[in-house]
Amino acid sequence: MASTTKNWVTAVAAATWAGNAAAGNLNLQEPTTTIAAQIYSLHTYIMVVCVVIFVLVFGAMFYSIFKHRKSVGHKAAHFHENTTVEIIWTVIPFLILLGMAAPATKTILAMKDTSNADITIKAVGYQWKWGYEYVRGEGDLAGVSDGIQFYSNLSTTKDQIYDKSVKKSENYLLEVDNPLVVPVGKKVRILTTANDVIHAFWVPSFGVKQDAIPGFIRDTWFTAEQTGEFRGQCAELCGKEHGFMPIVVKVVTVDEFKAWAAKQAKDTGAPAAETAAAPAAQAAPEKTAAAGGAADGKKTFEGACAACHMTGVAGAPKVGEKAAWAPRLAQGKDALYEHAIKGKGVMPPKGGNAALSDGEVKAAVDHMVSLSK
Ligand code: HEC
Ligand SMILES: [Cu+2]
Repeated sequence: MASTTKNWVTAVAAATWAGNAAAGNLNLQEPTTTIAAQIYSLHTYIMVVCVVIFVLVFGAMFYSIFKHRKSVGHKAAHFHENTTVEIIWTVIPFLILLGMAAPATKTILAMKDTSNADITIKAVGYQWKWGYEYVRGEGDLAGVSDGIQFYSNLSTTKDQIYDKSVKKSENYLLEVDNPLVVPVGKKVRILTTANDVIHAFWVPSFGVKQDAIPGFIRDTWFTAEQTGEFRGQCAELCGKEHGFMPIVVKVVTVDEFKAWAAKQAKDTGAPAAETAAAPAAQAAPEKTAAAGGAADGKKTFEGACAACHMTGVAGAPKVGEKAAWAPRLAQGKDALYEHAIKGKGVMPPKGGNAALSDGEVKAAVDHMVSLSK
């Protein structure tokens, strides 16, 4: 049963996200955690209160205007200062506000309580992707995934985005190469921060939304109650590819999680729990790229350099244009690497993607050179 509900929920969520939901589906996404369910009912409750007030106030207003209009001979009453009325219109709104503040405060306090987490993950916003790092922390799962780190990039292909004739995938713009993997039924603390501008970590069906601010650490938490894939997005306008940095959380059983963590640690050479400590923070997700074989120059080029170098905007040498490249190639590869990494004239350092490693930029240069010789 749980799995049918889950499939149904995931299907509805995906459909809503893709924007093809049946007309009328205007509500919040179906909650899949207790806290999200609390937020959902709070939202409904406050909505009802507002609708009731709306109907009463406008009802009284329209009734008075209509019944006591001048054309049927009504005369306005003239009076000042009526203590009874003043007390009533102070006390009633006060009680209404109390009735809304009490449950809201309870939910907000629960949302902010990140203590006693079983696992802690740092989510770093980049223009335009997320980097995840499983950090050392207390809790049940301490040590299991410490030090694992990777980037999570949009996996929808560029032609689906720019070419109208290409069919869009089911989770168009809501799919990534490396999802965030977490165990079911465990409290996950997320620490958010950002590398460049403000981003926001948002997974609606978990009731989680937290700004990721450069230079600050903010935290939030969730306990996934069912396995499956849950989707969210960056929720802070962060630049031209703001819509292209989705979040996918893959919830698996605790055993699957342990197996995944062990495999990741092996594949990426993530330091074991004892030695993770400080260097992990700086070594950052680059490691994954390096460990996944040679950096993929074509991919980096398409993601970070093609915007200028495919079209040749603002004097950027166009790839494939031999005349533009010949004098540059004559400088030698090291000069090209250096200019690509440090910038030159209008060419921004690393094409404006500070998150790229030197190796990735060099691989992109190699790719450009191989096309332009
Ligand atoms: C914002 C546009 C822009 C982006 C993005 C961009 N470039 Fe450039 N690039 C330029 C411009 C403009 C020049 C010409 C600079 C000059 O000669 O003064 C240039 C020049 C270069 C050169 C030649 C340098 C030389 O010594 O003559 C290389 C190599 C290069 N870019 C690599 C890259 C790589 C790799 C990326 C992606 C990581 C990238 N560029 C992204 C605009 C861009
Ligand atoms: Cu963002």
